[in-house]
Amino acid sequence: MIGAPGENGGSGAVTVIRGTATLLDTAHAVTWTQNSTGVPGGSETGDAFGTGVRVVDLNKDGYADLVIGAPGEDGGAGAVWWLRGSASSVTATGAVSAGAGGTGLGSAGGAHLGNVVTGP
Ligand SMILES: [Ca+2]
Ligand SMILES: [Ca+2]
Repeated sequence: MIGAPGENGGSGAVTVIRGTATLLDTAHAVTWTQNSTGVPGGSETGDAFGTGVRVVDLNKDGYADLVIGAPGEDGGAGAVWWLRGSASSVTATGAVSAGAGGTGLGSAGGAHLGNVVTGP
C-alpha cells in the first residue's frame, strides 16, 4: 500500500499493489481516494488522504484491512478511513471513516488526526 498525499492537488490517494512471486503486480494496481465509489467523504484540496497508511486486520476476519489517514481533512482536524480486506482485494463495501470529533478529539483547529497511523 502506497500513500500519495500530494496527489490530485493535495487531496491525496492511496494505491494498493498486490505482491506476486516475482515482486509487484502493478498491472492490477488499484487507487483509492475519497471520491472512490463507496468511500465516505469527498476529495478536497489539502485533505492529504494517504499521509498515514497501515495494513492491519482490524476486524480479525483473516483479511488485511487498510487504515488511511487524511490529516488535512476538515481544515486540518483530520480523519481516518478503514477499508476492509476480502478474499479478492480491498473493498469499499462497509468502508467507514471517523473525524477528529468522532474520536474524542476537538474538531476545531489542527488536530491533524491521521498524520500517523501505527499499531501492532
Ligand atoms: Ca475530504
Ligand atoms: Ca480484516
